[in-house]
Amino acid sequence: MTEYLPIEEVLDKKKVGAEVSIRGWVYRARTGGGMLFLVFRDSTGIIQVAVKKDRVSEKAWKEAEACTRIESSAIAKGVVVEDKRAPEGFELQATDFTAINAAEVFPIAKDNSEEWLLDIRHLAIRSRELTAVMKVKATVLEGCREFFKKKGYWETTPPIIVSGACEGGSTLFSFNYFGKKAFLSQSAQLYLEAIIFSLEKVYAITPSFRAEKSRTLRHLAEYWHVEGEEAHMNHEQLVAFEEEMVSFICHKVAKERAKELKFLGREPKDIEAVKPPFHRMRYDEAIEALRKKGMQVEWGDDFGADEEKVLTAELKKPLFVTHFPKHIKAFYMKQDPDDERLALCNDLLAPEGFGEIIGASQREDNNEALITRLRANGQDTKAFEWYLDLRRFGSVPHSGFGMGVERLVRWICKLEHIRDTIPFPRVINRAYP
Ligand code: NSS
Repeated sequence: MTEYLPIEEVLDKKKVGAEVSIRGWVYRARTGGGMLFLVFRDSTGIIQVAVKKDRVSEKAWKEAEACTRIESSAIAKGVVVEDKRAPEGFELQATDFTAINAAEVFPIAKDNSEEWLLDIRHLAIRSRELTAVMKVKATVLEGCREFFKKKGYWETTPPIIVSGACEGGSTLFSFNYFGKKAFLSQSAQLYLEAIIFSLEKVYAITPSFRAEKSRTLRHLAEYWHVEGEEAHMNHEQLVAFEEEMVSFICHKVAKERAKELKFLGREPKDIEAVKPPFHRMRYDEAIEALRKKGMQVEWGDDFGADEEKVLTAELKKPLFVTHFPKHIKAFYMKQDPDDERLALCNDLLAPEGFGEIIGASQREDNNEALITRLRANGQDTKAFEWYLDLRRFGSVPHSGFGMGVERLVRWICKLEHIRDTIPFPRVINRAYP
C-alpha cells in the first residue's frame, strides 16, 4: 500500500533526493514548455509539483493536464529537490501523477466580495488563512479542556433547549417546542450552578445563541461558550482562575501553533508574554480613565466596543474591569457587601483594543435579592423557580465565568472580524450555507 506523506513532512532537507507520494488539492497551476507546475495543498502545507511531459508516462501527463483547474484533487509521486524559486523552497519532481477529481471552474478568485465569500463559505473554508485559524481554535479548545482537568473540573453537558433567559430577553431566540415557547440557550450558567451541587467544579463547552440584531466585528448569533462554575469559590479566586486559564491557553497556542500564528501575522511572542498578573481596574476607575481620554461616559453606562477599545488599545496583557454597577449587569451577580450599588463581577478585556472575552461573577446566593433583581429586569420568576430552589437546599457561595471562544481566537489570531474564527458564521440574516 502506498504511504502518503503530509506535505509538511516533505518540506524537509532530510527528504531531499527521496521519492515520496502526496495527495491533496491543486492550489495554483501554471503551464509552459512541456511542463506543468501544480502547487499542491493538504491540511499541513503547500508544495510545488513539477510535471515534465517527457519524464512521466503519457497517462500520468494526461491526468496532470486534467488537474490544472484549482481545487482538483490528485496524487503525485516524485523526487524531492530543494529549489529556492518554489513557494516553500522545495519542489516535487513528478515521476507519476493520478487525478482523483478534475475540478470544475472554482468560483473563488481574487477580489471576491465579502458577501459572495460568505455565500460560498463551504468552499472558502479551504483557504490557508481559515485553515490556520481553525487549527488555532482546535488548540484553544484542547487547552481549555487540559486546564480544567488540571484544576479538577468535570466536563458536563447542559441543555441547549431552555425555558428561561439567562442573559435577558432582548437577545433570546425562541421557537415552538411541542406547542409551547422555548428558547435556545444563551449560556449554560444556570444549569452549571445546579450541577455544582453534585460535582462541585464543572465546566461545559457548548454553542450559545444570541439574537444580535446588528452587524458588528465581534458578535455572532451562534458562538461557542466555555463556561466554568465552582462551589465555594469567591470573586478573588475567580479572577485568579481566569488569569491562569487565559495564560495557560496562550502559552499552549504560542508553542504549538507558532507557524499558524506567524502566517496570520501574529507574533507568537506577543501571546507568550501573556502571564499573571493581568491589569486590573474597578469600574469607577475605568469611567475616570475613559473621561480622561475624552470619552463622554456617565457612571452607570455599560461599556461597548468603543469604550473597551480605548481602555485596552495600548495594553499588551488583558485587563480586568471589576465591580460594575449591578443594575447594568445580569440578575444573578452577587451584590458587593461593601457597596450595595455594585456587583462582585468582572469582564476580562483582551489587549490591543480587542475587548471583552470573558464575563464572570460571584453568584447571588440570597433568594430575596435574586427575586428583586429578576422583577426589576422584568423577567418572569416562574421560569426560574427551579433556579431559586438551588438557594433553598444547601446553598453555598460560588462563582463562575463564560468565555467566548471566537472572541479569544479573534484576539489570539489578530483578526479584524469574528466571523473568520468560525467555519460557518451565523450572523444577522444569514444561516446559509
Ligand atoms: O453574556 S456574557 O457576558 N456572560 C454570560 O453569558 C454568563 N452567563 C457566562 C457565565 O458566567 N457562565 O457572555 C460571556 C462571553 C462574553 O464575554 C463574550 O466573550 C461571549 O460570551 N459572547 C459572545 N461571543 C460572540 N458573539 C456574541 N454574540 C457573544 N455574546 C457574548
